[in-house]
Amino acid sequence: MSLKLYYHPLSSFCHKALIALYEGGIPFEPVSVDLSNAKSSAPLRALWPVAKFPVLRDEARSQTVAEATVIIEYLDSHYGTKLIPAGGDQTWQARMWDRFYDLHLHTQMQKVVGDHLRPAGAKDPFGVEQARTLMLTCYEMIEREMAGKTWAIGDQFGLVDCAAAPALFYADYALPIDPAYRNLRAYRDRLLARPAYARALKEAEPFFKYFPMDNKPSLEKEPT
Ligand SMILES: N[C@@H](CCC(=O)N[C@@H](CS)C(=O)NCC(=O)O)C(=O)O
Repeated sequence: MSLKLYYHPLSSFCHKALIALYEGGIPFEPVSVDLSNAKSSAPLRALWPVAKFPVLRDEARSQTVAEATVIIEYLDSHYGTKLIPAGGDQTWQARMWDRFYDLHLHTQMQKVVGDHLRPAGAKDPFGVEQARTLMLTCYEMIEREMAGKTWAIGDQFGLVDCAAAPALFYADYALPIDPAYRNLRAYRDRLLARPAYARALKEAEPFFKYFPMDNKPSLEKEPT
């Protein structure tokens, strides 16, 4: 098979790339990587030594593609997905909101969750508080931004929705989203019900027990 995705089923940034692959119905070989195991992670480290996933390897085109956003751009360019608006203001708007979700929500959510993996004495309560404050600002922005909208940019599901889905899925466990954020909660529900993401979440479900917070993700708690 031409495409191999180096990933882990629980990883939020990997979900972003998986959604794009599933949206496009693109055949690929999933290569699950355990970063804590040298043997399991050696092929990923050989391709992309910083060893952050997802990483897509395209044997047919001899290309290694890292970074979830770039993987989605690559799939649009070479595998026929249509997730990035082509032309006009929607192109930069998609780019801007994709950065918003990755940098200001997703990365802050990871900071909150990741602190639970730090050993006692090496925790960062100040950094976690800053992350939670920024997440709350994001919730307020998304609540305003999604008023009257189904998907983030225009009428079509696209790049920004791929970015928003895992960020908002896990964010609700890291910093519960108040039901008063009705537009935000409804958008999150739509993202979770999207078949491409519902499939990735179902595949992640057996690994939810490894989520490092007491408040474990559960599809049973989620609307179907
Ligand atoms: N900017 C990267 C972030 C990727 C990333 O942070 N992936 C996490 C998993 S969700 C990872 O590889 N973590 C392993 C580590 O930090 O050691 C992207 O958008 O793909």
